[in-house]
Amino acid sequence: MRFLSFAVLATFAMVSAQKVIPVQVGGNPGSPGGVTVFSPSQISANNNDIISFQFSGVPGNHSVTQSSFLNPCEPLDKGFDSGWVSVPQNLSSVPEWNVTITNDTAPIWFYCKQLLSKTDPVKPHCNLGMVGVINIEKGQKSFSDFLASASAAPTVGQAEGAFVGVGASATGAPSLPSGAAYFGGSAAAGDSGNGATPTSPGAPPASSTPAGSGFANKASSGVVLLATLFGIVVAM
Ligand SMILES: *[C@@H]1O[C@H](CO)[C@@H](O)[C@H](O)[C@H]1NC(C)=O
Ligand SMILES: *[C@@H]1O[C@H](CO)[C@@H](O)[C@H](O)[C@H]1NC(C)=O
Ligand SMILES: *[C@@H]1O[C@H](CO)[C@@H](O)[C@H](O)[C@H]1NC(C)=O
Ligand SMILES: *[C@@H]1O[C@H](CO)[C@@H](O)[C@H](O)[C@H]1NC(C)=O
Ligand SMILES: [Cu+2]
Repeated sequence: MRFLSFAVLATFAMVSAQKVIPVQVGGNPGSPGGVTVFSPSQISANNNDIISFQFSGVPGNHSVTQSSFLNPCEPLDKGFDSGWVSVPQNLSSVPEWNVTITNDTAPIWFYCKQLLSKTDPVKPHCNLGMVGVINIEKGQKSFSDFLASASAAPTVGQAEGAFVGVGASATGAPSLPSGAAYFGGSAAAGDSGNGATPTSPGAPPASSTPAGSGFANKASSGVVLLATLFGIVVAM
């Protein structure tokens, strides 16, 4: 009995340590920052935390694509990529893409790949400032420098990435309520998915295990093991 309570308590402690951090992808016309934003654009997260990207800017057609500080508007080699999610008005629920942090020791930069905009002249979203970063405090770079180099980027990379990225990974494509449309991304990429096999949302990554994920898994089993030992000692 006591053993059970300790195991259950420890499990709760473990689960509550995982944060779910919502980030809005795209603003609504007229909202502060306009349409071409991630909000918030700077996020702090620990291993195993979930960044829950909400494609709630309507109407919108955006992606969440990993890049780098040096090339803010180009896909990072082996980086994550949601694919484009097009969201009309009046959707019953919001498309959502969960990305789990697997390595929180370095900043994770990202942008939106969309080239189409309502600006005149038409400008890619990345040039309009649709960029973001996770754990910027783990590096020495400033967000304003990142933004400046994004707005000046001569090209905006369109290559398809995978759901598994560097330091953060999703297990599948964004959820798509009826009415939302999906363009590209790993699911449609075929040969360019960096070896990641798309799986349904919620399923564990199929083939490629993200580099950092072993840590979180080991840490979790460590807690359970400790709780088990502790429980046994108390039970005696
Ligand atoms: C969404 O963006 C993608 C990529 O630019 C494009 O192929 C697609 O036609 C767009 N969909 C809509 C509904 O605008
Ligand atoms: C959204 O719903 C409102 C009210 O039902 C309607 O007037 C409007 O035309 C709809 N917009 C779109 C884009 O379907
Ligand atoms: C994202 O993660 C949250 C928290 O675990 C969960 O409630 C939600 O259903 C997930 N969404 C998707 C699309 O998997
Ligand atoms: C995490 O990222 C850092 C910085 O990029 C890297 O040096 C380290 O090897 C990574 N750790 C794992 C477990 O992949
Ligand atoms: Cu965008």
